[in-house]
Amino acid sequence: MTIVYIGVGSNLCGDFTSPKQNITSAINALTKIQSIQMIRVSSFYESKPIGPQDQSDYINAVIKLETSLDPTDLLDNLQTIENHHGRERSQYWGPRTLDLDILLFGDQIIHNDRLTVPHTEICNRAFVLVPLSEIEPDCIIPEKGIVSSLVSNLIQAELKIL
Ligand code: ROI
Repeated sequence: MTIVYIGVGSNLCGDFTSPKQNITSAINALTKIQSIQMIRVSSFYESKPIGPQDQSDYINAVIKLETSLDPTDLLDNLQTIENHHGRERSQYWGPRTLDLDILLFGDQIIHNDRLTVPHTEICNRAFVLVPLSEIEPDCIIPEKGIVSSLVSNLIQAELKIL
């Protein structure tokens, strides 16, 4: 069994849904998978888009789960759930109904054509670090450090001491 953290994001409605409902529904879908045990879900956070600004604000959250799946099988499951929520991969960094990213997979470092874990942008994005720190402040990101320190670094990077 491996402890895994998943980043969840949405800024588009699907058919009859809102970004918040997309995230709640994705969490329910994950709970139904036999080989996945949900451990914790962070609060939902609203944030301005990183990347192109001509898109709606995002809702983000982070999930902690335990699984017997290997990284690729977990990724297949996540992509199936994204597709069921009307995910289209048309525009790079464009709006999306549902994004499910593997942030951390145990202490594994993975580089292949489908997966980079830890997620490349994990340390630069408040919408990932803040919810992750809420549910696991002592969590260690391989080669990067402890989540709570990474959050302080991110905040300090915005402020210049005079
Ligand atoms: N911006 C925010 N705030 N939240 C996201 O989940 C998110 N996801 C993305 C890009 C387009 C990079 N920007 C985002 O994929």
